[in-house]
Amino acid sequence: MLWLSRRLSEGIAEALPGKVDGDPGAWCATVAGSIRAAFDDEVLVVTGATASPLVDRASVERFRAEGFILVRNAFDPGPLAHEIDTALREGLRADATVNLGGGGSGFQSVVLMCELTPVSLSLLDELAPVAARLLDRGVVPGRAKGTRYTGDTDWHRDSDVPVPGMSFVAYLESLNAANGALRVRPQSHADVHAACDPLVLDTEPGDLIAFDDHLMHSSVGGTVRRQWRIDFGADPANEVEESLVRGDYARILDGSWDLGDDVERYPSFGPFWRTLDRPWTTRLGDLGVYELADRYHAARLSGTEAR
Ligand SMILES: O=C(O)CCC(=O)C(=O)O
Repeated sequence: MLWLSRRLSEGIAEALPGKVDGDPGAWCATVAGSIRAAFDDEVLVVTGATASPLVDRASVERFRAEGFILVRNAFDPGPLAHEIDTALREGLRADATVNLGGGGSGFQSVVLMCELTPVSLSLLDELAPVAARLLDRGVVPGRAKGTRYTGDTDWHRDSDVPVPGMSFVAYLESLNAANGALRVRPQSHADVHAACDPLVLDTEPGDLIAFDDHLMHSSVGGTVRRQWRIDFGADPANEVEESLVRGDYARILDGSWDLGDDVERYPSFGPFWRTLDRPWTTRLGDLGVYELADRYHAARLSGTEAR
């Protein structure tokens, strides 16, 4: 992925007269799919993906007001589906059972953030600046995961921690009200008692749902469905936030919670992740995430508790 400032895009416009009219959006369309205008007109993201804005200003405002947005046709689902299928086939131990989620559904998950999962990692890279724009904060990533869900998920929110956070989820099946599409209660991220009626988010493979971690959500009527997910939290800006964020990483890296995944093949924040030159690579180390991850892997491999 390559970042281009507006100034650079204008320079390219000069170098390619007739191809570019100075408007980044129009240029995106002209260069036939090699550029996607991202979240504002100061920055463009070169992705080799589709030529439409991923998140425009209106979507950012909607996300903040309603607690979610649905981005249609955001990425090519084929390679991600293949990567998730491989991980679910080869990244679960032979003794893995179906886990019971907090919302009541059954699930099996594999963490997708290593050298075996380039598609998941590149989506994470692409979505990090979008998350920062949606939250209006610098962000640090959680774990990218591929999950196979079965059954209904009761209403719940993913976080009660008073630090901004959000997730992107993508389902690899066509989902609607009858077969387990995600349901949300608009505005419940700001007020859990908000009286908004639930909304069903029908999705096709390639669509992305972005939702605030404090938003109430559920699903009904689903059979087997595959989900890719990445969480982003605010990069802590003070001691209180830092202690909450550290606590959140400790919660997700609790080695006593065995999901049946092969942590040697598909580690969390593992050796490959730490070699990547990303804005958050060092920051996660400073927040103690790699120490937690090492203890998590050691605990999982020895079958003992992390604490
Ligand atoms: O797909 C589902 O059933 C619900 C997923 C969910 O609750 C989540 O990703 O937080």
